[in-house]
Amino acid sequence: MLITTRLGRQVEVNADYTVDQHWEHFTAEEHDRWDRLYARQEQLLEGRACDEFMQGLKLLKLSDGGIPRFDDLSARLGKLTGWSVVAVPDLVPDDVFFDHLANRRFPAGNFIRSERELDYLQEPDVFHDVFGHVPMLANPVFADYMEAYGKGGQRAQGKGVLANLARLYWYTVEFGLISTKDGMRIYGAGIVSSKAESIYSLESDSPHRIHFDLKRLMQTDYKIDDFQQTYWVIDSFKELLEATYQDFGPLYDALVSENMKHAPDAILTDDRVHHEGTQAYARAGGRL
Ligand code: HBI
Ligand code: FE
Repeated sequence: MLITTRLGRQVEVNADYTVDQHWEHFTAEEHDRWDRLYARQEQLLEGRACDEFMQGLKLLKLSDGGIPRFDDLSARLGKLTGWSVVAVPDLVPDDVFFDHLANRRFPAGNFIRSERELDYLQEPDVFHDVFGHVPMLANPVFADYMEAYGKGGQRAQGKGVLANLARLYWYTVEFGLISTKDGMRIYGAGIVSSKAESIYSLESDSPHRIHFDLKRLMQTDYKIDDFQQTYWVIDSFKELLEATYQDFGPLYDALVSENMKHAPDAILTDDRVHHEGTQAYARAGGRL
């Protein structure tokens, strides 16, 4: 079918919004761009990303050179956790996205950022989606968490709590931190695929770092186009998975009846605060 994507492009797609990757369409320049982004992040993430992420990079051989072929990548990933990677033009509708995740398919953008957008772009390109998201899918516990998120999304539809669920994804899958015996580490895809935020999220005094609390973070607004004002910290991926293994029914009811929304920089009395940020970066106007 012919669709207009959320970013306004006309593309012919399958019923589930997937397209053929057409790996052969990527130019030498585009493969080189992947290699440069890869080398830069790999170096930066040593001692910053969690062991599970670094392990995933190695297991999936994402460093073989050039933009990965999704069929090879899916074959490796499939053996580890049963996940596969499918190509999509860019953002897909929420219900389609949830259906892919619930069936252990990760939809990855089938284009790479331009040279001009090397350091920052808002849409999910193949570097963000594959380098950022796919290594964690090689971890069995995280792989189950992502499937649970997809299923939770399907149940959330029509209950008016989609915004709350999107915040869970944002603050964990995209921007999550994990406290380890070696110190604070990154696991969020939005962070690991960004040079500047890989440093900022761990080393800046500005943002809050607060312990993961499912309902609390589902009630907390976020910025989509700048560094986060709060990062949520887990102790283990088991903690994350167990939080989502409960029946979401009562939680969804409470979210609807409380109808509460906290600011991105709020600190509440019950929060377990790892670091209270100065918020200096946001107060100075952020990315201006
Ligand atoms: N589509 N390709 C793609 N990637 C995403 O991360 C994505 C999406 N569609 C919807 C979406 N994310 C979120 O709005 C949901 O988590 C709610
Ligand atoms: Fe993402």
